[in-house]
Amino acid sequence: MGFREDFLWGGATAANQCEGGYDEDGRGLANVDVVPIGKDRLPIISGKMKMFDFDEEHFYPAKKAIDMYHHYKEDIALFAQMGFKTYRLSIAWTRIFPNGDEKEPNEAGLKFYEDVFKECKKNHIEPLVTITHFDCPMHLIKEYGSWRDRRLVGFYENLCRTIFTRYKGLVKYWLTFNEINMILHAPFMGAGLYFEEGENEDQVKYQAAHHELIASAMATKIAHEIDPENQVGCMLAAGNYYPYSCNPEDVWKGLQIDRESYFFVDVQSRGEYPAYALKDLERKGVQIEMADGDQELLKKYTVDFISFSYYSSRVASTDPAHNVTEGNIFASTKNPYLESSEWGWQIDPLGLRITLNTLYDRYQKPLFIVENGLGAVDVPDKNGYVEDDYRINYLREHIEAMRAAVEEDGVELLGYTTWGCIDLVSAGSGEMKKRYGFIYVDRDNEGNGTLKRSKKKSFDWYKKVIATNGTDLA
Ligand code: BGP
Repeated sequence: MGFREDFLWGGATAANQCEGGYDEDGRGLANVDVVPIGKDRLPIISGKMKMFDFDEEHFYPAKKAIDMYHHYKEDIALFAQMGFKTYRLSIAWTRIFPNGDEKEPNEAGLKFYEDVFKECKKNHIEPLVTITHFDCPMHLIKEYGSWRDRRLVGFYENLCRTIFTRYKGLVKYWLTFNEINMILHAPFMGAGLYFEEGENEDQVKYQAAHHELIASAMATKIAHEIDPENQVGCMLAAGNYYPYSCNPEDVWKGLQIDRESYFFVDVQSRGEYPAYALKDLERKGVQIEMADGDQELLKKYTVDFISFSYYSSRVASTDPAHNVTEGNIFASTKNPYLESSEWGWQIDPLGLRITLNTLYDRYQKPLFIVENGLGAVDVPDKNGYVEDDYRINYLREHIEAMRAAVEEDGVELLGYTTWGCIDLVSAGSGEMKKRYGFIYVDRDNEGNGTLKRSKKKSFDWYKKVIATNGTDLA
């Protein structure tokens, strides 16, 4: 019993948070490049403040990040030392189509990922590829208003066709949109959406979401046509809402907020807009413009598996007196039973078991945890070694909870990739200081450092976890 023999242990990163090389070998500019560190980050990622290019006043951490563009061989070798079975990474759309709307791809960009995937294969690591991890070419944002324009579906389709064809036999697992529900909470960073004053933001967000959902179904269709071996998953920023109390008002509120997220997977996995969403959109005054054939496409090309990120559960309360805490972009009411990370994200391993069960009950499809981890301040010694017992404890408890979901509850789980297996730039804050890795990278918030990689204590711990297929967590 326990985890399946072919359980995919590994780690996850995203192109813009680790690659750097933002203008190398023909790469174009993307939304994720122009989000700076500092107080303007939040208004920019939420689409309230306009930042379409670099300026002199801000520091843009994604420009160089941890320079994985030039270090990938060394980094993949370290992942292999830990025994990774899989490595989740994303493709930067603008390496392959610098503007997004070209007919022909940029060969240098295609070649780069081909080399990366071959390096993975050489090290017996199965790549798990996120087609878009928040990124959208800046040109598509300026010329088309990003995903609000239906034509983005065609450009995305072109990207998919290109990569599915080129990487056939090298990549089997694909995710269409990272944390697709983030479009509601961080619309510029998540989907390149910027709002003009007075615009009905809900209308724009849900129309754009519809286009992404269509693009996702289209990707599933093409992936299967090009290679029947391909497995396509959706990706949700998950973490159940608990009612603060047994007051039915709190329970009702929790259910309603959860549905804002489930909406996306309901469409991607069940193949249609759920009744509650149609009613809610009507109340919001949103009218989704659908093209002929959209409903059939959604119905026919549902995902093969469901992936998600889990950092914390959340709490819903109707009482405004309750304190609010931070947590993966959307803030929540503070849960008095839980401890918090240094960034205020609450730590709830049992919540992972609850989330796994809820998703499996709802969809009955294989699940894949593609992000989980603790963002913490690490203090290295002079050799770069970090005694990160706090991270080991966090991961141990979460792996234990997922084991229980598999072994005791019968949830079907394909794998587990921890977030930021090597230190990288934080999506929410832009900091380097918020570290998740087993591998320490010498770089700070201001961009200083040698970029040297060194193993933390958790490196050997995770190696043992993988070697014993999750039975030795000590
Ligand atoms: C998810 C994103 C990741 C990642 C992670 C941790 O929302 O998919 O890109 O960064 O959260 O968040 P943060 O970097 O803000 O700590």
